[in-house]
Formats: sequence, structure tokens, C-alpha cells
Amino acid sequence: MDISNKIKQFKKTGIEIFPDILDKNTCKSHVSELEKILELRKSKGDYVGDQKNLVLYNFFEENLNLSSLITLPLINEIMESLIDEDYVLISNQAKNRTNSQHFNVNNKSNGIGWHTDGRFVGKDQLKPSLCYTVIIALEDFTEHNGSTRYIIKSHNKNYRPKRNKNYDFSTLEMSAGSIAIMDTSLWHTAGPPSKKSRWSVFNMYGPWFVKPYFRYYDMFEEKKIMKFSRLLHKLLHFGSNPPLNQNERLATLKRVGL
Ligand SMILES: O=C(O)CCC(=O)C(=O)O
Ligand SMILES: [Fe+2]
Repeated sequence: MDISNKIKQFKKTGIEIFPDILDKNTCKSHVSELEKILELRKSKGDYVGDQKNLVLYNFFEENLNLSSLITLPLINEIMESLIDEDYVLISNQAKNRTNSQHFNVNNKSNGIGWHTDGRFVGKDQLKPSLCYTVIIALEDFTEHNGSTRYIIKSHNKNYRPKRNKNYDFSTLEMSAGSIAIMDTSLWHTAGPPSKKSRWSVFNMYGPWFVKPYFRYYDMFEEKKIMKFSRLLHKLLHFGSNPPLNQNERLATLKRVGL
């Protein structure tokens, strides 16, 4: 695969698919792990999204094996090229846009209606986009199972779409095991939910100085942190948390070491 050509293409369109990166059995086993985590979180009354949009933030918290979905070598290569080697994870969610039966939750969830995942200062969306969204299809994405809809090249605009307007759109179609990278300025929305399952992972990566959605530093016990790979450690901001004070260190980025 010619990654640099695909990245060039990505910069033009705002979205690019990398087909068949994970094998189907790996996808199936990840889906069954996610289903277990869903049941566990439901039984504890934890946040799991809503009836039409199941959302598991930090899905690797209960099962560190799932962190391989954060640290995939292909994603690493792409992010090092798009950002730099100090890039970090900004957010991560396993999502299933489906009509789920059997339980009743009235939470809020996100990603429904036209939006961007970009960052704004005043009314202007920052350009170039600071962050990139990676979508991993663990099940097929088709036009019949709530696949993400997007507007090609809309990442060049610096304002927000109207959430409920009828725009012409493309549907993100890819088979289980495929990955898409999306510019966070691209206009997109989840498709309408169906009975068919659509487990997937939405990770957002950005430069080291962008705040993560969660305080990973406080989320995990020391024992667990010791088990993190070097890459996961860096991605979860352990190398870029600000020091306690000026006596501990001056540089925010530990690698710089002042
Ligand atoms: O579920 C989807 O297809 C879209 C999700 C999304 O856009 C988001 O979480 O920001
Ligand atoms: Fe989004």
C-alpha cells in the first residue's frame, strides 16, 4: 500500500479508506469482547450511550487487549506522518449505531446530525485541522446499517453545517476490518439506525498540546499503567501531562526533558 499517496488523496477529499487491515476473525472477537463490556457497564449503570446509539468510551479500560485498536501500526504510521511523533489520543469510543432492544436508557449521545469534530476559535474552525478521526469498522459499514454519512471536500470550509439540513452526501461503505481516516473538519453524521449491528471504533488523535476528553492519568491504577506499551503510554498523555510545578520540570513534553 502506498501510504504517502493515500495521504495526499486524503488531504484533497477529507476522508480515505484503508481496506482489510484487520482480519474478520479478529473483528469478530473484538465485537464479542465489546458486547461483554456493554453488558458489564449496563449492569453497573455506567454510561453506554442510548437506545439508538451504543457508546463505550475508553473501551480498553476493562480489557487491555482492546488497546490494540488504539495502537494499530497503520494508524501510528499515518498519524506520525500527518501530525508528528509526539501525537496523542484525544478521545476513543466503540460505537454501535443500531436500534437496540431489551433495555431502556435515556442518555445523550453524540454524532447524530450534521457536524464536524473540529475545534473552533470564535466562529472559525482551526485550519489545518488539529486532529484526525480514525474509524475502524468491526462489522461491515453499508448504507443499510447506519453507516456514517459525509460530504466530500467539506473539510475545506471553516464553518459548521446546519445540523438537520438535507445535504447531498456520500455514505462511508467499507467491509469489516477496514479503516477510514477523516479530517475532523469534514461535515458528517451517523446514518439512521437499523436492526443490523454496526460495531466500530472512533478514535481521535491530535498533537501533544491538545487536551484529552478524559484524565487518563487518574483513570488507571499504577499496576495497570505498568502494563501499557510505550506507545499506549505516550498516546494516553503520560509523556505530555504538565509537571506539578516549576521545580519538577519546565518542559511540558517529557521527551524534551528541561
Ligand atoms: O456513528 C457515526 O457514524 C458517527 C459518529 C460521530 O460522528 C461522532 O462520534 O462524532
Ligand atoms: Fe463526529
